[in-house]
Amino acid sequence: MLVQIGLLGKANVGKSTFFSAATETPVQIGNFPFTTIEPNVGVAYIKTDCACKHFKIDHNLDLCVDGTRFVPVKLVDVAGLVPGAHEGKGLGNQFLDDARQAQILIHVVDISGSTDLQGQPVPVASHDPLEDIKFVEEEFDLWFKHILDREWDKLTRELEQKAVKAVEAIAKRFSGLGVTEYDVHEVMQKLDLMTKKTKEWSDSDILTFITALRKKTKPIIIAANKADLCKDLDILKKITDCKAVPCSAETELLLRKAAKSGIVEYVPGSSSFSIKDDSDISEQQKKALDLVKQVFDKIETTGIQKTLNAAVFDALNFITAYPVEDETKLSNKDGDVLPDAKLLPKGSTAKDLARIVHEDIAKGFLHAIDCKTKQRIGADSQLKDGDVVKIVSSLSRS
Ligand SMILES: Nc1nc2c(ncn2[C@@H]2O[C@H](COP(=O)(O)OP(=O)(O)OP(=O)(O)O)[C@@H](O)[C@H]2O)c(=O)[nH]1
Ligand SMILES: [Mg+2]
Repeated sequence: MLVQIGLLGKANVGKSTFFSAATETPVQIGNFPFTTIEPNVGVAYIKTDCACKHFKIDHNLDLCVDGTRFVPVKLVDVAGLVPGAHEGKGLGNQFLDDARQAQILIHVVDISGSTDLQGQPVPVASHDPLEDIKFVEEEFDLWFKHILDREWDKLTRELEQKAVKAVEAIAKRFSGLGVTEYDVHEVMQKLDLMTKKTKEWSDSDILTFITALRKKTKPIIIAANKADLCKDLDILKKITDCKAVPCSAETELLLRKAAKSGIVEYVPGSSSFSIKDDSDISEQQKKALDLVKQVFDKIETTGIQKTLNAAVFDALNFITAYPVEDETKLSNKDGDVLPDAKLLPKGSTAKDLARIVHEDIAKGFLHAIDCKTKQRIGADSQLKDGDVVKIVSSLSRS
């Protein structure tokens, strides 16, 4: 299963442009609200150093370009959000339902302030993007709260009549969102709610609990999009609650298209591109590429790759590990060298990696081999970023 990233935000901010650029999938893009109604689902890539660098080996793999490894993640682009969505305004809760499975959310914000709260175009800098950040987070929290509110009386009765624990009863209500008992326990403990009976929780207890639970289980990072239109980026200094990356999704889309049609050479995430043959391009294309250079001067990279990487490595705190079947050749059975890179939470063990490879391999787990040190490691041994691991199991994948 791939790590799932959801794109969230008000209408007309560039979510689909971000999606299309990152996944190289053509989708509907338009300068009006609610261009997207049905969610778009595709594969994007996180960029990291490949383990081949450590071993100083060459391997022929599409996902490794000169030692830079591209690791697939699932990206979901959904309908825009308007204030009051949790009560059914705009397209209502549809977006939120589509974001259920996401482990992390990228909030795409029009940092240039050229769209109002409803997503209608307005002059640059005439709308305050900080308002969007506030309302989108509030909508998200209210949606979480709504899930609990509608079950609260039932939950309180259940706790009085049966021998269930509050942690268990609450986690059950959020299981569809990937929230675990461990998450609920941690948040309740932090807020000193473990000993307070749920029927005594005040409205503010519930809201504080919900906000903390949402932050823990659906972290958000900000793609400060349309940065190409901004006079300066001082506004980014005012975003202190979470990480914000200046972006120009439109520039990334243009570059990906130009690279695909052979006009330029461009590796996603880099701060430059090169034109393959100057004589081959039209005046119009030259002008467009000059504008791209101006964007690079302003924000260094288009920000798309940086945002995806920050989501996985900074906000989720994931690492990369490479399972192999042959610890000498570092290959699978077919001889492909370092064929697979897996993303998993920091602190994951050799057995966790086995579980990601296949449930049966984990069931029959005997030991593992750290291919960098050639040492035998146990099931509970914590992996480090870039580890290459052979798992020895009494069972093979069925
Ligand atoms: N200047 C500039 N315009 C952009 C950028 N990204 C997207 N746009 C434009 O913003 C408009 C909206 O883009 P979409 O990708 O359709 O926005 P969306 O958030 O998916 O919109 P909905 O699906 O309606 O919610 C289009 O006209 C895009 O060309 C950017 O980085 N810079
Ligand atoms: Mg869209």
